[in-house]
Amino acid sequence: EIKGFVFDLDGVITDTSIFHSQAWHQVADKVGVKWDDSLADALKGISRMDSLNLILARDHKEADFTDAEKEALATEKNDNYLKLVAQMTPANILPGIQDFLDDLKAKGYLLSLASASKNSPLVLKHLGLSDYFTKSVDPASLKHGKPDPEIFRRGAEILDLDPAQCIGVEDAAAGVQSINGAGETSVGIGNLKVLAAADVNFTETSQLTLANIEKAMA
Ligand code: B16
Ligand code: MG
Repeated sequence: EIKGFVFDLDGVITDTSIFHSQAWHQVADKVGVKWDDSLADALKGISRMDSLNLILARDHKEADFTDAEKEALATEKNDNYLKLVAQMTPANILPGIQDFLDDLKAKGYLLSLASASKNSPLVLKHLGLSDYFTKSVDPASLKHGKPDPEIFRRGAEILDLDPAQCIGVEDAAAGVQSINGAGETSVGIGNLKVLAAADVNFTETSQLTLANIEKAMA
């Protein structure tokens, strides 16, 4: 029996990926790596430093920077990102999500957050959703990022639930892989081809309702 939901943040609750992309794009320009949409997509769900390494690897530039220089570039990206996050409001909550969260809360489901973002508490605050997610996995405490199952396994653990009692919600392929590996039921939001590994698929957040999930799982 399902008792809890473990949520990804970016791409599920709100679309910060456009802000992450903008912030990384500036860094890519600075280091001379050509930016394109496939690069932007590849960064979804990936941690800050892994993202930087992926960008540099695009042009075989990994070895051109010292660790200290990489730290500085990652900090620069985050400063760019924080300027964009500062403008976020509850209007940035994706369609249907507020109703879905209210319904889950009213029906007594437990909620936790499994976001790779160190900025997720700040983003939740801007969205007015801090009270919904009093339980969050601290990404800084993880040994492995998505697609490793660790983050979603911990998302169930902090709710005192077995993974089998949880549904994980994700928009990234790496995230769906993490949910499946943790032994939770996976709900993928977005491109059906990219998220083919998910147990249940929806193309839009507005389709995310308990009734639709129950129908898809039946
Ligand atoms: P930060 P999620 C992920 O969040 C983003 O999808 C990814 O693009 C970002 O690099 C990562 O968080 C780290 O974010 O730099 O804020 O710590 O999708 O796992 O909620
Ligand atoms: Mg995401």
